[in-house]
Amino acid sequence: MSSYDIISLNDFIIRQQKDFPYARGELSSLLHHIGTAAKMVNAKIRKAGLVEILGRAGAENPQGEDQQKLDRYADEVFIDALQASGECCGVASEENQNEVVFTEEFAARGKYIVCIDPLDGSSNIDYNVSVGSIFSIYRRVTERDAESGIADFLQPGSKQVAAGYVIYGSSTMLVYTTGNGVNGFTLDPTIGEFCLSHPSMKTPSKGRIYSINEGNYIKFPDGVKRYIKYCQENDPATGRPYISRYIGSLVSDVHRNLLTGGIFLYPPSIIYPSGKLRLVYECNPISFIIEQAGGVATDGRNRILTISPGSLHQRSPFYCGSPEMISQLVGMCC
Ligand code: P6P
Repeated sequence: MSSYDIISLNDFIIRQQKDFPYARGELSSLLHHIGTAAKMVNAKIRKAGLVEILGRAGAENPQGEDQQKLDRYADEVFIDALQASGECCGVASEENQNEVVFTEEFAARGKYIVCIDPLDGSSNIDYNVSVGSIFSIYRRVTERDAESGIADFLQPGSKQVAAGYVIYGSSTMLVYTTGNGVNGFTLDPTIGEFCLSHPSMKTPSKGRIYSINEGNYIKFPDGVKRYIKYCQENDPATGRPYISRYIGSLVSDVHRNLLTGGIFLYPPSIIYPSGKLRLVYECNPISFIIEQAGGVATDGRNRILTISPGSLHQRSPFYCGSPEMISQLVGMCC
């Protein structure tokens, strides 16, 4: 393998563009700018603890959650990068109550809108636990000579043209799909490039890991309690119980389970009667990726990607992962 035998994210995006006969490079440009924003956020996270970037920003996000300084930074970086691409006319973000509409001429006519969770799991940052960024890309449905409107952002997840996440972990990876499978790129800090490291990612049909915040056990629906007990009994196939792994950072838990096989569960609870995770910028992009990798994503009754959002910050019960494990859960509880 020659030292130059790498496929960078930008090389890959351009190669993939050739698979789309009508592509004129707009989506490629958008993905390129997202990659650049991810590198900037990564650089700041890797210095967190050394520069004044840890801790709370002294404000709350639309969910009433404490905004971390890095939440604010990541939100600004991704929004600025998306605007600079000229291909995006607006952004919905966990950190902003309403959609951000780009009014500058070069951006206002952008073909796409993007929904982001700029820094998911940020409450973990001060304790050096891995966090992530999540993005979801749609074609706008409003006229291109008008400003983007809420209808652009409340499309069902099945209308996504691309989705991905960045995991800032032991290494920094960008994993994305444009509907032609899932590919993972690891950031090589020595050259500042995301390099193809996980081509054509597929999740096993079954795994041994279940991921859920069992601290909420008492509040779970009875069927979910039954499934947890099922996981704790000996699996006939191995003679051993499943393995409980839960980081409390969606991207980290999902990424591990995608690679090893497993199931992630965030059920309704008394604290979150509709579940905690947000449909538009967490469940939909993760579901697109999971399905493209051969997995399943549901709210317990409906395929996540068929749900039409009623509002930007709408929450949903969320179960995703290996198909045989999801099937077992749904058979038990929903
Ligand atoms: P809990 C992080 O705050 C987050 O939105 C997801 O990244 C994560 O999966 C979930 O919340 C963890 O929630 O209630 O278990 O702390």
